[in-house]
Amino acid sequence: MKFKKIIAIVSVILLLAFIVMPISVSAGKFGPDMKADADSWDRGQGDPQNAIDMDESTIWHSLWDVPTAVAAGYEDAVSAQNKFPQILIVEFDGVYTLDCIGYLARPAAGGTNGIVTSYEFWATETGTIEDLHNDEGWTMIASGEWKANSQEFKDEVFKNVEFDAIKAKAIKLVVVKGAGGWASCAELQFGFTDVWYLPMDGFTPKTEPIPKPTEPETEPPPTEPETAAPDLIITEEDNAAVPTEAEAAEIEEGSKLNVPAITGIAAAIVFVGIIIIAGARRRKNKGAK
Ligand SMILES: [Ca+2]
Repeated sequence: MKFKKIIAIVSVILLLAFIVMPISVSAGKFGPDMKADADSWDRGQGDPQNAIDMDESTIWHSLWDVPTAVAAGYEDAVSAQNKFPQILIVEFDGVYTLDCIGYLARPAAGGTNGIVTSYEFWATETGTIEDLHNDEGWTMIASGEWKANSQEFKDEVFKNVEFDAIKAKAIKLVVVKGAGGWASCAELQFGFTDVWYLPMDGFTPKTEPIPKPTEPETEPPPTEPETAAPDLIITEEDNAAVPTEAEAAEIEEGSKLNVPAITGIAAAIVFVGIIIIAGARRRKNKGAK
């Protein structure tokens, strides 16, 4: 019973450890690690993380499905639903230099709602993803207007904003206006100049990206040198103990002869035993008569 209890406790501990184990994102797969947030996002398919997942088919979208958001505990859903500006914020895993940002609109097949038509980009070296509504330490690095889903910027083509190189730990996209009264973004790309990254197709940065460093070739572990067999030194005593070829042949011949000899002796003993037992029985039978 005690053993069963221990097994049960250990099982529960292992299960809990598995459940709370943080899910790690593959580091450096496309460049620096990033995380994103927004002051409003739709609970269905509008997660802010979709704007930095290197997938042009997934989007960040400002909140529009209020009942679902309220059910999910979003108390300010109604007021957040249809307001401007909408803010998307991205934090890097360090401070990097960049001179360009690319904005990819949602795929045309999904409609034009939220495609950004008026924007500002802000940067900070000291701020974090927590600064959605805090501008202290932040500087506006660019602003302008785009056409919504024009033929010039169709689907897979990033709209670029270029500026003099700045250092940044985090970036804000402030959507001043978006199509239909919403905000959306399929992907943001950052033109880093001091760290390698792999740009998505359709993003042409101002500065050629630093190529991904090649993995250093791992040399195979050194093999153990083969230990040479020690020279065989034969002393006179050893020499005497080693039989000559003739002696060896004689020993081998002898060992062959021994087998039938032993067999013969054993057979003789059995035969004599049978004779003795038979004689004893015969005498016993005569006495009985
Ligand atoms: Ca995406």
